[in-house]
Amino acid sequence: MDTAKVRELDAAHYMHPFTDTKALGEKGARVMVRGEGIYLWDSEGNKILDGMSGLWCVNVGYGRSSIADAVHKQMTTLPFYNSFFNTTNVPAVQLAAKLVEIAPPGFNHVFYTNSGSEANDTNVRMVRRYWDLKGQPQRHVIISRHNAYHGSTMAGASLGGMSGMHEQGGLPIPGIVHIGQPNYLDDGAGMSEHDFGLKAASWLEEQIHEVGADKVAAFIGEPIQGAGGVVIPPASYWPEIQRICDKYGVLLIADEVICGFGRLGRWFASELFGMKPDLITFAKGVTSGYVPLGGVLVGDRVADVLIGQGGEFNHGFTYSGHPVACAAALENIRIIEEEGLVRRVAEQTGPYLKRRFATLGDHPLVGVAESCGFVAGLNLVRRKGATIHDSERFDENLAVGMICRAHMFDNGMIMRAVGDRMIIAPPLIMTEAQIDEMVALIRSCLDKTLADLQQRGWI
Ligand code: PXG
Repeated sequence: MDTAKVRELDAAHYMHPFTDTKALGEKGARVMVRGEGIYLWDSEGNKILDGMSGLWCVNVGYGRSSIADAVHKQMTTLPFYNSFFNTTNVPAVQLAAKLVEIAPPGFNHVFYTNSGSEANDTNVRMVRRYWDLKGQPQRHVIISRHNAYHGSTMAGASLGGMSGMHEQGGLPIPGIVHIGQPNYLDDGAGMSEHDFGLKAASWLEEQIHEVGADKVAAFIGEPIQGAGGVVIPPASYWPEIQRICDKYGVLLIADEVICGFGRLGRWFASELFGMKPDLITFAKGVTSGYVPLGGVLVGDRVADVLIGQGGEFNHGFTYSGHPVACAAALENIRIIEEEGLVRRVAEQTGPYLKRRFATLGDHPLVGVAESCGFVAGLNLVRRKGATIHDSERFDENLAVGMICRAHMFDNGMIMRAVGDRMIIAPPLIMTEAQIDEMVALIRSCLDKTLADLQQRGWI
């Protein structure tokens, strides 16, 4: 099928996620046709460096034929059977055991879903069921954060703190409230990072008092907010959140859909930030996106009650524990282990990316450039000050981030824009030479963006 035909049918029939489908139809979508390693090719033959790992998920890179082989073998052996009626399947069991092995201590159970959204819906049902069984049914409120992303189902979008999502469809659903995010770059002017981290954590305690400590079931957070713009919290934040959760007996849910599976140099980023979660949401990197799979790692505190005294938990999906998805995950995890990708990000390529990405901070458009493991973000500013808080930002209506994103894309680099923050989450297989290539490409696209903005008279 030629590109024009694909675009025509796309515009006619395909309603894209998070997209103004009419506007896209008029412009024509870019058609991706192939991936290999850290690169993608579109239907017009353009080679593109994928700085976003698909959508924060292709951790082992594209073109892994061993995952295809594992999927093929499972499909020709047992393509599907459910886990509902006293039955199980081998890949689902093997994967559960493997996930428990790589999880932090105190996690011995896995509940499977098909996506991160469904996993967070599962969390809502699990924590409420937990408190019912504990004889505290009034303890149903879940606290989350503004600008968090926890999915697009009714509960996922409600847990998330995206105002644009809440506006459409009457969200959040009852029993979910939000506090501020630990965004030092945007909100920490005049404070040290340390003090700001403690202040942002104190909003949780305030909210617990407002709701009533006896009504709060859980707090949910991404260790680093991804879709919100790679919001890296001050080091003081998570330990203080943990202390507050412990003080009030509030369950902690770590949404590791982006941060898990090596992205921050640990199997799970909770370990990096001093979090001791009771539940861990996973998806994306568990299969490197080759096949959809998500789930919840259930810590012993919750599992002991749900399994120990709960009887039947009336929740599950047709494809919970899908054998093909679990086979893909097993092979994906085997690759991560064989190639030492978690350690490599922690000790070698992560620190290298940090050094190289930080060099972009000297670009006239860049207020700050920072990274953690294999996520990174830089802020575009109109005029640089001594610190990001003294820098002059662009009027947000100018949508400078989107202009920059277009220059990136047109020049073979995928970098996401969240407002005027440009972010990446590259495949974990990236070598030091490829990091150099990527940073050079980003710099040249920043130059093009600068020239463009000057020409528009915006600088
Ligand atoms: N939790 C987190 C932390 C996520 O990043 C989900 C849950 C939901 O997962 P599913 O598999 O249901 O999509 C996500 C997904 C973006 C973007 O614009 C990010 C996600 C999804 C769509 C867009 O960065 N993350």
